[in-house]
Amino acid sequence: MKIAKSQVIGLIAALMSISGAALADETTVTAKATAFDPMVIFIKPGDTVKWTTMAGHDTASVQGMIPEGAQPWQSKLGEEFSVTLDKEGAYIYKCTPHMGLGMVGAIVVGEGQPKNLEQIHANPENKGMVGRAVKKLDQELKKKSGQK
Ligand SMILES: [Cu+2]
Repeated sequence: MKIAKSQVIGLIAALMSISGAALADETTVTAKATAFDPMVIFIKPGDTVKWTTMAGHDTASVQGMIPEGAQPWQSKLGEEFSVTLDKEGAYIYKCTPHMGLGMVGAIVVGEGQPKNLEQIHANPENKGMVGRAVKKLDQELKKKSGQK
């Protein structure tokens, strides 16, 4: 069987576009009792975060604790939710009904130290259960940089 060169090139182009799409990942965070699991996640720019088993929960970005220019989010209570994050940096989010019980999580987009980490530390909301999540974020960042 003879295959035209143009057909081969077309096939390669098709395969490359498939692998390109596969580069954007989806990471799932599960709401368990009154916690997000995992509490801290690391993703690439353009990846999607999906929250599941959200009965009785929501997810909302904490004001001033997401990178500059990033879009804040607020999901509907009890519903699964997805957000695609393009801006590099750290994002702190909470479950509105259970924030006081420590239901706060963090997302890091991109490699290295998040550019807005200082801003997060300096934020007046960096206390209580939000402060606990920020500490956990610091620990996970330290762990990650130690692995390299
Ligand atoms: Cu909750």
